Amino acid sequence: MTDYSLYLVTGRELLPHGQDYFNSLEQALQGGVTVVQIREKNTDTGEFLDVALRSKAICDRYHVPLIVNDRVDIALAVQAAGVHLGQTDMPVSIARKLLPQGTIIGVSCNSLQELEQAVIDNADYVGIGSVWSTTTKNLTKPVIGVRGVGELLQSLDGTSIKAVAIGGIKSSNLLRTLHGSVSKTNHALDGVAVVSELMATTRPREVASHLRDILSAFRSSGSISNAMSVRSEYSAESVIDGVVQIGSCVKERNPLIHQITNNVSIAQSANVTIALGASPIMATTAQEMEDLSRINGALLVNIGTLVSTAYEGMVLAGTCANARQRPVVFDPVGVGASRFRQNAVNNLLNTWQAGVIKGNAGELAALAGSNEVRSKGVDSVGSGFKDPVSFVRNVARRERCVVVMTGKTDYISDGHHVAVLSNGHELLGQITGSGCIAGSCIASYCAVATISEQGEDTKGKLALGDLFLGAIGGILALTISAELASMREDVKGPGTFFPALIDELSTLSTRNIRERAQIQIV
Ligand code: 3NM
Ligand code: MG
Repeated sequence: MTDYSLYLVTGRELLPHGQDYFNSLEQALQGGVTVVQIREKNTDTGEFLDVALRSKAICDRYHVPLIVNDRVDIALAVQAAGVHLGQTDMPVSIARKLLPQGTIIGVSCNSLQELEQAVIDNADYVGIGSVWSTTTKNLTKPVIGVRGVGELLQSLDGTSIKAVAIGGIKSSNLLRTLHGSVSKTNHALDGVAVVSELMATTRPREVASHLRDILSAFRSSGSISNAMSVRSEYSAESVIDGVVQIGSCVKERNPLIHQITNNVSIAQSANVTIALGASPIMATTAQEMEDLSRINGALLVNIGTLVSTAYEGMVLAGTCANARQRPVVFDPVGVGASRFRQNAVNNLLNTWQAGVIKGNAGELAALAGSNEVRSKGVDSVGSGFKDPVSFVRNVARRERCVVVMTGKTDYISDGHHVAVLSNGHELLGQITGSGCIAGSCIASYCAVATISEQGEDTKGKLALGDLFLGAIGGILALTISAELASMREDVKGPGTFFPALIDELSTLSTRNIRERAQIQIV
């Protein structure tokens, strides 16, 4: 069985000045590359043959299969393990006839149609790309994005055809590439193909081994952002126990919550975070994201008043948070309101992996491309989804994360379970930024729901990566505090409600949560 997990495609033209190709290849193999494709786009046959022969000898020493790009004759001449064919190369059926039985045949695919043809041709594997933009190849077809790769993978269900993603894959986006490239049916990638990051370096061994580490971390952790592999059984009771535990943990540990949010609700969000016992930092500048990710408990990204400088920060902050396995809570405020927001949301979700996505019905409909619910500005209009439970579950599956749909009733799903919460008060709808502060509450709870990852003491015994509980906890803290605030005599309307809400959030007790939580798990 061929191991496609870390697939090196060569590109001698990318080598740094003075770097020897054969040395680079050997180092990449030492670092853990599992399959090699030699790709020579502008080389005469004689030289190609020579490079292929010497590459084959090196790969043989590491027991790694060698695949030849385009050239069936070269593959035959060097007894390569396989050939890789583009859409304009020799058809698979003819290459099959020419090559010895058992030769691997891979095909480049960019669309559903090309993939379906590869299935008909019974290719051994497909290279799906380009996932990200790249300058290594002159792209003539659209960039697919990780979510696009996920959709294509579904047509490989029931076949034994393997799939690798290619195009712009680097250690910085590998985790998102792996998490995001999964179909609704849970069909995942068998590997990733990398050219420039492994070729345009003087340290291919280190780069390969870093890529390997990310691949293993993804496999072994089921990681924080991978909601689909988290704990399998929940009941209303166990969820409330978990939420109460997380709530006390927030107060004990005082996690730092980095929030890139909008300038309407920034002060409310910071105050709410403090009231829960966490520490807000509202930094937006790209240059400080790496540093902040080192000390961060969780990241909240809210696009409420998106400006381009903050956008850069969002891209970087999420990437750093993924690399450090800190949860990212994403609030795509008003995503349906403009094309600009829609593009920004798509780009962000194709760049890093969110752990939780939170929105109202209109926002989630826009995000999922459903026209069942519409939005006006940042608010949704109409009566909501006919089947909100299935809707949130499907969005959670598609986005590979926990999804929170807020409204009179809140729906929260990890892709399997759906929690239906009916706490809250109408005064929450009469102040600005109630959705945004819900994001702050979720991020505060999620920060400790994943903290055992960092090797800190696990006194709370919280499940690693339990962002489902974190999201439920954040919503319950806010909605129950809202109920308590509304019952106070000094609260006369929305103006007096907000300070009372802060008071109630800061004194919210375990008993309040246990007595008032109205939760159903379906
Ligand atoms: N094929 P890098 S993209 C060789 O989309 C190749 O089929 C692609 O290089 C496709 O890892 C690509 O440097 C180049 O971005 C990938
Ligand atoms: Mg080709």
